[in-house]
Amino acid sequence: MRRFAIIDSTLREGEQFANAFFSTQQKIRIATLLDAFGVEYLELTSPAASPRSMEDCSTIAGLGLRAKTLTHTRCHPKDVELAIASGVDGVDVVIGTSSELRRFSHGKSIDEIIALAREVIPVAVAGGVEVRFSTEDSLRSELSDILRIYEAVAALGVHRVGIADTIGIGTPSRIGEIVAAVRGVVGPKIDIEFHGHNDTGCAVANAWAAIHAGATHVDTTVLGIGERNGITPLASFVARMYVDDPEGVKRKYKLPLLRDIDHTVAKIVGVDVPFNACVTGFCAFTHKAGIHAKAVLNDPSTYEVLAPDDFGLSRYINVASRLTGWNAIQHRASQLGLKFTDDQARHIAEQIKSAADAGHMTLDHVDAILHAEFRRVSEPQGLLSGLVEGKGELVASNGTAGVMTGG
Ligand code: HCA
Ligand code: CU
Repeated sequence: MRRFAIIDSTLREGEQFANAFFSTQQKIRIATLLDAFGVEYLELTSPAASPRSMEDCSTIAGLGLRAKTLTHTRCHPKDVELAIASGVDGVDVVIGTSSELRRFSHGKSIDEIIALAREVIPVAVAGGVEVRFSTEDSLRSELSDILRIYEAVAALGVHRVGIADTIGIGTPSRIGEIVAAVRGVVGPKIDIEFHGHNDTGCAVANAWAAIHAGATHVDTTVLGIGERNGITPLASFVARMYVDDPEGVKRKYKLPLLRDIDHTVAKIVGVDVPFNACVTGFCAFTHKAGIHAKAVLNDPSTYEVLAPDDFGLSRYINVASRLTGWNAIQHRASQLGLKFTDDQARHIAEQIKSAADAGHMTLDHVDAILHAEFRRVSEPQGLLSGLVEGKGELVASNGTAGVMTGG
């Protein structure tokens, strides 16, 4: 697996999410959970933002977490001094480099940006903290401009340079080209970070492409929360990297904590975990169509690229629908301890399909049909003794009619 580290920015970029107003206690809770999960870095809101932000930086930096703490700062000596005073392990310096931001934000030329970096970076280096320098709106900046900046800051002793897709305009191939070009000017020793917004839904793919092109660090937030519709979501990025190397990712991170992390932050910011969230969406491991269910029951790898067990989760076979099939029904029957021949199961599946066509079905309806059919087929022969104790019965925690299967 390629070497990579996660910089989780839920407590910085995530604080820029429309619904986020974290209290100190909530920040501590989020930081502690992310640390237990194993993210390598936590990025915190700049101490220059407000007095409480300054206190919170010191509090989190003082928790003694394994994750390193970083704070975001403008390219300004005073901001960097405040950051160092807060006790964090590193500063993430950023300045806009696209013509849009240069014209409408700070009004500086590329030469002026480099001159400012020469003033600011030595302050951070002298403070003994890890230093990153990033170019906001990198994707709309002239590549030659940002390469000139990266070359200059590399010579000033930064540990990491950042590429920021601030408006979510990047594509994986373009990100790959930029990362490779940046690697060309900063050499092999300096780390490269990618920060990608999700305006066009490419944030995870772009982060993955950045790593594959030689970036070493990816910014994420829990659920992807951030400005507008946010950045690369932590769980999605981890899922993507897991596919490259399940064992490596399992060693690096406590995957079963993802569910708690997503639900905790969702609750704090007053949203639901999106139904289509990778790993933690309520139906991420629910199989419904009969064709899928049959194959998954034979071998889960047929329709699963993520093994739910590795994430401390279970798969569900949704049997209460017109799309179900007799294999899934047979499986449900066996969980209830009811035995049917394949022909009987086919007949029951037809019954369930008609009932589902006629109206909303639930797992309870399915079970009632199975029990009634079992009585019908067994009673004449006096086979009720064939009924064994039910096991494994479960309605998905999300309330969908489903059946949990082992591993
Ligand atoms: C911001 C902009 C930023 C910075 C990213 C970075 C972006 O909100 O301050 O520091 O690399 O998207 O450009 O989040
Ligand atoms: Cu951002």
